[in-house]
Amino acid sequence: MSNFMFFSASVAKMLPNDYVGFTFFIGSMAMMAASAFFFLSLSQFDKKWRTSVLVSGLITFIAAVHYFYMRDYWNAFQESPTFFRYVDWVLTVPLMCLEFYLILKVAGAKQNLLWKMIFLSIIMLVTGYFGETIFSNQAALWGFISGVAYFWIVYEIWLGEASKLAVAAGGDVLASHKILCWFVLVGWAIYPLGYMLGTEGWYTSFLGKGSVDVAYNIADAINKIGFGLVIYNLAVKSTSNVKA
Ligand SMILES: *C/C=C(C)/C=C/C=C(C)/C=C/C1=C(C)CCCC1(C)C
Repeated sequence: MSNFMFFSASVAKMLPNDYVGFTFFIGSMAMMAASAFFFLSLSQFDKKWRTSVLVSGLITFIAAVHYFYMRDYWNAFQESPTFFRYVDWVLTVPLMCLEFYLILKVAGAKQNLLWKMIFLSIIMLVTGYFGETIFSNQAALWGFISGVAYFWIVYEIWLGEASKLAVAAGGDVLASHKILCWFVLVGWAIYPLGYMLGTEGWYTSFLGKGSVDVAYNIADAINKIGFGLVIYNLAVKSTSNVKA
């Protein structure tokens, strides 16, 4: 009897210089850990803050599920999982808009503010998806339209209705709102940069080409987990009997 051994590799070997694969790996773990952290902390907060912290956990949990899939997809095909990337965003970015609304409710935020922000975020993402996929020969144009929606959101939270509500709320809500505003202005700006590294446009001549996925993975970790921690921190400060 011969001693043949049959290996059927169900897992692809990840090379040490595969930064995309590596950041997908770290990303899925970080999103999962963050979700456990937010979910398990829930019971210590006052009722009115639980929804906000629950949404933080849902954002990282939805991302975790997508990251597990995207990590495997990348390992199998060495190709960007663009479609599921955008499915993830279309679910999680509106939930981030919801976070703004939830913390501003104390100052009387109306639902139309929430719907306006969700609408703008969907426009931003759908046009970005067009530019990366079906209309990639006009990526700069679609990226520009997406950018307009993005800056509209930035305007809304920094100077528009949302900012006025934050000032009216004052205290810890105002402070947290300000930090979230910085996340949107600086943390979210990594996405258009990633987009420009991955598509052809006037910017390609000086930016060159790079890995879209590494940029998106780093941005997701910063923004989704960071956002959640700001909300968590606000809930800790606003709940009388919790020690941070
Ligand atoms: C958790 C996921 C988040 C916070 C995703 C945010 C995505 C963006 C802010 C994407 C913005 C884009 C532009 C402003 C222009 C180019 C196309 C996009 C969609 C990458």
